[in-house]
Amino acid sequence: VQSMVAAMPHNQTKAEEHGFDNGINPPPGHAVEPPSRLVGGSTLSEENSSDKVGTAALDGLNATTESLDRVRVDSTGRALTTNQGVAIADNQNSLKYGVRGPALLEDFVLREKVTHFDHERIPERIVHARGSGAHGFFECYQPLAKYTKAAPFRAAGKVTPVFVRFSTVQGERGSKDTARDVRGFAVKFYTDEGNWDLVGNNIPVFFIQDAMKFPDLVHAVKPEPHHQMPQAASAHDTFWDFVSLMPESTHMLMWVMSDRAIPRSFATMQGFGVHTFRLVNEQGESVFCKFHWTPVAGTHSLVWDEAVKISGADPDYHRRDLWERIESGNYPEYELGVQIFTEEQAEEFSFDILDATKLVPEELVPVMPVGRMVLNRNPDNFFAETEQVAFCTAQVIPGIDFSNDPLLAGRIHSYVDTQISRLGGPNFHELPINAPLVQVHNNQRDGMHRQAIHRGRVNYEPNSLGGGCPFQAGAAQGFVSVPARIRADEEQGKVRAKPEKFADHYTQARLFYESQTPVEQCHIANAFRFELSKVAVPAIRERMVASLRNASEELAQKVADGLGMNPLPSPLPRALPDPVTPEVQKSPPLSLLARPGDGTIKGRKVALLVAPGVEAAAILRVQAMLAERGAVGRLVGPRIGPMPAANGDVVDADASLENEPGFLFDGIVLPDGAEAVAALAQDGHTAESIKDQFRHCKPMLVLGASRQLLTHAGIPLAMDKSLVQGGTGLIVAEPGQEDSAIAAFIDALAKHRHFGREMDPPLV
Ligand code: HDD
Repeated sequence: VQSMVAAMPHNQTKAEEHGFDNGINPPPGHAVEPPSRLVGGSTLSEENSSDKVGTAALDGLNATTESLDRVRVDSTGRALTTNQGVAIADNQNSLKYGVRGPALLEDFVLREKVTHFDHERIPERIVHARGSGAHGFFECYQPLAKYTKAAPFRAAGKVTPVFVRFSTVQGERGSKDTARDVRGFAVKFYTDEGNWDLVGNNIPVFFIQDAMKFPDLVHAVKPEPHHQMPQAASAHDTFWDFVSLMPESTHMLMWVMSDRAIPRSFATMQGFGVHTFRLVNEQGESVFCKFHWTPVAGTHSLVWDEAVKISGADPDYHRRDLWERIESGNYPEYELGVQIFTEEQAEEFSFDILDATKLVPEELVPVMPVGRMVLNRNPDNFFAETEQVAFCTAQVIPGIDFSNDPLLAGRIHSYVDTQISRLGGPNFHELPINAPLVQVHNNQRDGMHRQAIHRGRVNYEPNSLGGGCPFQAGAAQGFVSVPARIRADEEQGKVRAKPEKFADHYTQARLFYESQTPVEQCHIANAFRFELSKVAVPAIRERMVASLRNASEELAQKVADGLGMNPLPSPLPRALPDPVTPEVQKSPPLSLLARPGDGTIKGRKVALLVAPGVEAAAILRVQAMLAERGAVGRLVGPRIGPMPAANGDVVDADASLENEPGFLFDGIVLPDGAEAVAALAQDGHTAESIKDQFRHCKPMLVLGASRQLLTHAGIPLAMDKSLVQGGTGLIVAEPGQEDSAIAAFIDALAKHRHFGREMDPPLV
């Protein structure tokens, strides 16, 4: 054998470059464990997941784990093979005639590898291309039998596995997470009676009332067709041209210009089914229903300047946050609530419940909590799960039904249709992530990529050769549409028209604006100012302000001031001349600040600045106290790596101000130690980080000598004093009072933002 090896061309096996005993590569089967920077992240989620470091999946609560087991691949201790399972001897060299000779066509190993690679991409989603997914479960609080027979709501404590995908709408698959945009909130319930997809958004209303306008809306908001700009942004002419000509968009625009469109985390935003659905009970009785997801962590958002900066430093900000929350055991959790109302009630409302640009105020119909959803497992493979998951609004189960919302009707068609081209054929339901946990039996056959092997010769119904199987389930078990009466006024017949109340475009836009706190109102005005200032054609800006005048004179004036528009244009003519008298004038739950959450700091990230000569004890104490509460404190230095502390110990910075700028953190701690403070003062990144924290109204803890860093960053001390006293989250520790200062900082972190400090334009 030895002589044969010697006779081979020099690098036949590339042992020198790829050898396992050269001290660089680990031997086969020995993975390098990634270091865990996450609190609580120490155990492997699943045995075969080499780069997941989070807590283990929970038995019984991750039913999708088992169903996906059959397709999971674990290459630990295995040799490379072709797709036909033939072991590959050499994965470095193509087959050639002599080492310097031509490559040979017969090289099936090379050709298979490159051919597969050539086809690795699939078309991205037409909208919602950028997204992140997670597995989890839904748990029912109480049986909801009075209203619905839907499987997930049958019994208290009943658990249904789910897969969730959050997304932005406008940007492409690789675009930034922190765009100003609507967020998709799509939930696939793998129920014991088939899959139910609740494909919602983080905003309860929509831009348009009829699916007929969806392609126009999407064309208008997407990058403009001639130059393909802008990416992941709505601040451009075609979008504002369209929406300013579609007054029905006004309500949605209020939401999209609010901080809802720049969430801090997927774990801190609400979700909504948007349309009116129906719940149906065993007796076939039905009620109308609106679905609401409310995050246990509260609703928290970014501020615009911060979102813009984050998009440069970490375009994966939300994806990373979701991944890290799950890996560290701070599972995102949401309560599902339903608003239930009857057809008779709906008829009395001042708005039409079939109009997706309207919401049902909670004062009119309260939200009843029915269960909770916990996201506790990251996908094993992004493509196989998050990219290939196919949500379809048509996928409902017995107990859930549609209303006649014309936007929903279009969606029931569109999603199945789009998957056929995106996923390459009609069998996308067989992809592991899409397959229901229950068995599928029908006479649909063949098509691209068919996986099921149907046995026997019967592929039709009725049949006697197969004993009549698969047979119709009948009304008792099967899905039966609600035999809803359509009050289609006989004399109307087939029409292309809208119900009358659809013509009221402004009442709820006003309701939303009036229900916001002054800070939120200011952010809405600023967002309109920003977006419209990017619009090049003055007539479009004017038309939009003219439309806003119908919703709120105050807002229109603020926006006009911001655009240097004087005088105001006349209000746009209204489709419905007589204003509607709404049931409620103000709905406090529409404010983000109305849902501060559970008051914890779980999942938050704090920068603990360090430099050589740092007084380590207090910093490490803050880090430990944060960890106890489920937050992550990262040691951030001018450079990464170990450095001497003032007491002779060594502290190890695992991030630098260069690779993790301050605005990526929810809070910042400035250390004590004269030498360290002097070093930090020498680095311009420090002052930038402090300014950003100040400007973005996030908590700061200032220990000992680092007080001077504030002055250095241009935060006047006189101001800082008033701000400290004003409880605005800027905490300067007095000597000997460090413990109470740390406690105050943690408290400030739980409050998230301290808008008392906000100024427009920013002073710092
Ligand atoms: Fe849609 C994707 C949400 C109106 C057509 N939509 C998509 C996704 C979400 C929504 C969350 C991403 C799902 C995922 O993560 O894979 N869409 C909404 C909401 C709407 C809405 C809440 C209004 C209430 N959509 C809407 C209309 C149409 C579509 C009116 C067409 C008539 N939506 C699509 C689509 C997409 C989609 C083209 C693109 C990729 C996909 O479906 O799977 O079919």
